[in-house]
This record gives sequence, structure tokens and C-alpha cells, in this order.
Amino acid sequence: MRLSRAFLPTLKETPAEAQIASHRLMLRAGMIRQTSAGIYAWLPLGWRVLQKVEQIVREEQDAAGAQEILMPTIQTADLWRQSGRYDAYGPEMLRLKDRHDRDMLYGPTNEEMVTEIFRTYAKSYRDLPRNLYHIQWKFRDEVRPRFGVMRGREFLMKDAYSFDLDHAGAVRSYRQMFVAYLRTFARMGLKAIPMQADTGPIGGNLSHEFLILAETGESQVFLHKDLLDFDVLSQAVDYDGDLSPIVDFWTSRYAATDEKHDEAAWNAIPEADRVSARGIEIGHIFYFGTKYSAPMGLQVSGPDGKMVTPEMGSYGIGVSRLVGAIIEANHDENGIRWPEAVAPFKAVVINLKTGDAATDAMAEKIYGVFGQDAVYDDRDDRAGVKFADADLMGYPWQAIIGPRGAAAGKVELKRRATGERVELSLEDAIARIKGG
Ligand code: P5A
Repeated sequence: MRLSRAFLPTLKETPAEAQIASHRLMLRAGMIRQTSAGIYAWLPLGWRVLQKVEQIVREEQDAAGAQEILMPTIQTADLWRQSGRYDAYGPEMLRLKDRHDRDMLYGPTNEEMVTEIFRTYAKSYRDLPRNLYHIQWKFRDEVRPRFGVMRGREFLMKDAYSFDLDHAGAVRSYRQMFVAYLRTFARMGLKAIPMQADTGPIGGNLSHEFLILAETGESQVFLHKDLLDFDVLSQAVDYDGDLSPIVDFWTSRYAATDEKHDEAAWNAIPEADRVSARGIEIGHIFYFGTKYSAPMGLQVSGPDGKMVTPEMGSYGIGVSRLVGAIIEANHDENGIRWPEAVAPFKAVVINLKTGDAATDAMAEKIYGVFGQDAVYDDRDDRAGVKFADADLMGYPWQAIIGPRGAAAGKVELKRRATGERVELSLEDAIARIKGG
């Protein structure tokens, strides 16, 4: 994308309403635009990142055996009356009426809807286990939307729902999602830690929240320091095999949010091994048995011909929140430092003297190699402006080309994450960017 023709609007001033770094940077880098309280339009840069995050989530859900569907945002209240949650959900639910005066709502989550869909088709134990997920906008009329996309009213969630024949099967599905979550967040460069958690309006008695540590996090968390050193991506995962080597590591060490904090268990840990910090919740998984399947009449015939009520779990990831969380974990005073896996563009090509034939030719050449994966700063602007924007937007690589370098066949390559700069030939610079 050529910046001279792109819609990538940056703000010079720090927006006063933004209290945390990720919110400030998302506004300044022109990633999002608030359209009303807690509701955002995603502008080109933000939208690209959101799609990259979404794609990693999708790949790991698919790898774990879940199947993607897409359910609507608007639901009928009747579904929620079947589970008994229509009245219980309270003012966080956005309630609507259609022209026939029927009660509708903008979905805050989809347990009821997916149960109804599954109920229509699942007839026997051979239809189990199954796990269905979608990535869809949700609406929760939060009392205090804040911190930009971190706590929005409209937000993008990945929600998966598992159906199993019995408790043992449901625990297995739960563990598959547990491991898939660890891998998903690790691929985004995040150290997410599963912690014992409350279940709130979703219900059930087994639940983990996945949090990353960040000073601006909304939760207080307590954990054993071993948990910060586990590298899940180096382990081969067979989702049909035994997941206990991974799951047991996490569940055998203390980690809890303040809602579930147990002082006695905490005090039993040697003081040097205790970490207490703030955390951002990026995912939450639940096992709730027959809480929805029973009242909604989901039953299948078991192997012995008797009817069985399937056991369920649900598994959420805050896809839009993740964009903010990744920035909280990857920024400095100049701007964002995108991890390669979610960067909106891999590189920016900075032309320091547009109109200079040799400089233009070299810049075009390197831009041509990366095409849609790179931004070309071909604006007729000062070098300082281009450098500042490049740091703010946080592209992992900056290929800087000026008349002196172009004459010598050299590119200055800057790595945003470390600030390291090297002068390289065009070929070597391209190879370095490709290599990551
Ligand atoms: C699990 C999937 C559920 O709703 N039902 C379907 C279950 N869980 S949850 O914990 O309530 O939400 C899942 C994740 O969504 C993100 N999230 C939000 N993101 C931005 N703004 C919000 N207001 C918001 N509320 C929840 C969180 O990451 C949460 O873990």
C-alpha cells in the first residue's frame, strides 16, 4: 500500500479520553474510531490486525477439532426463555422489538442458540462429541465501557461450544480447548496463564480464565512463577491423545484471580516463587454440564438405546480485546511494536527523497517484492514525520532508502522491536525481512 494514496489517518495529539497505552496508540495510529460509547469502527490498519488475530484463533480451533459456523447477532427472546436466562441476564442485554412487537435481542453470547441448532440434528451418541464455534460480534451494555476495545459494548468474540455424551468426554473437550488456547495466545507472542475463575452468568463449576500480565489489567492475579516459563509451542500436541503432560503442568501450580484467591494455598508457596500482578482476561472457558441441554430438551439416544442429555462447555476468546492486549504487551514511548504474527504489514519502505530517480527506483524495487505485505511511504513529507509514523504504527521492519544509500546500493534496515539498525545491500535487506 502506498501511503500517498492510503487511508491511514494518524493523530498528532494524544487523545485526552484514552487512559491506557493501547487505547491511546490505537487512536493515534488510526486503527479505530469510536462511533458511540464502547462502539468502534475499525479503520484499515486496525482491521488488518483484527483479521490476523482472528485467523490465528481460527487455525488453532480447527486444529483442535472444532468446526466453524456463523450464527446471527440478533436472537429471539424465546430461545432465552427456554433456558431461563432471559430475565436473569439483566441490563447488560440489549433488548429490541421487531415490527410485530416480538422481543428480540442482540446476542451477548450464544449458548442457547447453538443448543437449539444442535438439538435439531443430533439424534444419537454417534453425533457426539462435536464442537462448534463462530467468530461473531457480541453486544453487552457494559456499565462502564472503557479502555477502548478492551471493554467495549460491541466486541468480537470467538465462542466455541462442545457437546459430549458424558462427564469424562466433556472434560476431554475442555482440555482440548485449554491446550488450543495456550497455543493460540503463544502464537501471538503472548504469555497467557490459565487461572481458576468464577463463572458468572454463564454458569458451571469448572472454569479457567486466561490472562496476560499487564499493569493496566482490570484483574488482580496471583500465580506461581514457574508458569511464566512454559513454552507450549515447542511441544507437539495430539488432540486425540493424552493432553495431561501439558494440562497437569498448569493445573498443578497455583494461579487464581482475586475472585478465587485462596490465602492459605498462597501462603504455602515459598515467597520467592510468588508473583502477584495485574492481568488482562483474554479468554475464558467453562464446563457447565447440562445447564442448557437439560432445560432446552437436547437429548440423544445412548449406546444402550436409553436417552442421554449431552454435557456441554463453552469457550470464549476476546478477539477484539486481544488487539488491545497485544499492544499493552508490545509498545514503547514511540509507539507500537507488533509481533510479526499479527503485524498489519511486515515492513514499511521509507523513501527519504521522493522524486530522486535512484531512490525511487530502489524503494519501488523492495516494495515490489513485498507488495500487499508492505507499506510504501512515498509521501512528499519530512523524514522526521515518516520515522515517527513508522515507529508509531509499529511495523516490524523499516527499510529506509535515501539518495546517498541508493547511490551506493545500500538500504538501512531498522528492526522496530530492538531499535537495531544495519546497512545492507538490497538483496540482503530483502532476505532479512523475509527471514523474520
Ligand atoms: C464463553 C463463550 C462467555 O461469554 N460464552 C461463550 C462464554 N464468556 S465471557 O468470559 O463472558 O467472554 C469471553 C471473552 O470475551 C471477552 N469479553 C470482552 N471483550 C471486550 N469487551 C467486553 N465488554 C468483553 N466482555 C467479554 C473476554 O476476553 C472474555 O474472556
